[in-house]
Amino acid sequence: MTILDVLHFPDARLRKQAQAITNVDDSIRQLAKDMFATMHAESGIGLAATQVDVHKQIVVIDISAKGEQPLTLINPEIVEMQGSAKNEEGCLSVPDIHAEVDRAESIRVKALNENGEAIELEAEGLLAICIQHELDHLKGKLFVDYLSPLKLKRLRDKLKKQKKQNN
Ligand code: GNR
Ligand code: NI
Repeated sequence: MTILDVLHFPDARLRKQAQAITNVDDSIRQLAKDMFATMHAESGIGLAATQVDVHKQIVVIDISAKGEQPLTLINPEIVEMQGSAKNEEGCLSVPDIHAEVDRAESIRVKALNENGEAIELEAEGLLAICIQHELDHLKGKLFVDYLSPLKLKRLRDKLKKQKKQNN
């Protein structure tokens, strides 16, 4: 098991589009294992391959954050969305920043699981939010892209400040 490095905003590699996975083989299952280990090491509830500089369509999720509800989604697609709700989000690629984002309240998702089997699931609440957040990563999108220009400026100022302190 390997803990992978997580890319941080504004790294340009976070903007790459992930490619569909054509063959769910042992190397993909190993990647999923390493992604779960990385996510748990960083106390996250989800992780997209994009964040560990692998540009393939795979995300891992565990909203229990304790390994109780592991979910691997390969080539995921949202096929239905309903309602909308504002929620506070954070991201392992944008440390210490939280902001409210509007998302669909409930979704239907099609994907492959770690055995390459087609699955379909319905999600609401935190799971629905997390899935939408992870699928955005695969498209090179970050939650900070939804911020107002003023909030984005505040974020950039905060990052500049952090950078100064670290130098
Ligand atoms: O750990 C995470 N928590 C979280 C909280 C609210 C909305 C989305 C998330 S996902 C985030 C982990 C992460 O960055 N996944 O890409
Ligand atoms: Ni994220």
